[in-house]
Amino acid sequence: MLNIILFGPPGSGKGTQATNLIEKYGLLHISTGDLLRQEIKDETPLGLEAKNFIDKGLLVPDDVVIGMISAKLDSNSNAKGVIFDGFPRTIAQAEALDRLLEFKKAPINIMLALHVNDDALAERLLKRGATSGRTDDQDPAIIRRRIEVYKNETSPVANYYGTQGKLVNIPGEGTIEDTFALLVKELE
Ligand code: B4P
Repeated sequence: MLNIILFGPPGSGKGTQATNLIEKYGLLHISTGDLLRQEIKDETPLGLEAKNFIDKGLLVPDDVVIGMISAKLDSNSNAKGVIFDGFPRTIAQAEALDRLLEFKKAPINIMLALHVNDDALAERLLKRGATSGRTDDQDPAIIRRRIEVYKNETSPVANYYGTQGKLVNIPGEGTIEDTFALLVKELE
């Protein structure tokens, strides 16, 4: 099994590159952002709770997200590997993921961490917000908060996998094609 974490701040290209990578490598794509947005669309209790956090630019509570990941892994036990996109975003989520994967004897192989400067992140997200209808991408203050939350709560997760020797840093300011080529080079 090949288990990859695609990591980086909001707007760094995680979702964009995950879509390209699953096509090339035939892996299962698990995006907590997509799963949460589907719950919101379906107006489930989980979705209603999550919306409160997402609209404010905050992280959804760990237990909610970990439960979703666990269910998704259980229902795809034959996958030949997984790209985790937008998860884990806290140390508690990383520890829970390691425990879930230890049980399956299929640990994380690599964390690919995308790096993009704050101004470019905000520009990309506002551009997406203009057409996608995503409310969390439309307000510059909410976007700034998401980037702050990333720095304070999420960036330590890179160090967590760094100490396991699994962290690879990838520059993500080039075009989508440039960044994809760098990711593929690293995986091969
Ligand atoms: P996510 O859905 O994970 O959203 P994201 O970080 O904004 O997106 P991503 O990084 O994938 O977007 P991409 O750059 O590909 O999370 C949304 C919210 O859900 C979070 O704020 C949080 O509240 C909640 N949540 C999700 N997971 C959670 C968890 N584990 N724990 C707690 N809460 C959680 O795309 C952005 C734009 O940039 C696109 O328009 C794209 O076309 C463009 N782009 C990408 N690469 C580009 C490039 N190289 N050049 C130019 N534009 C580019």
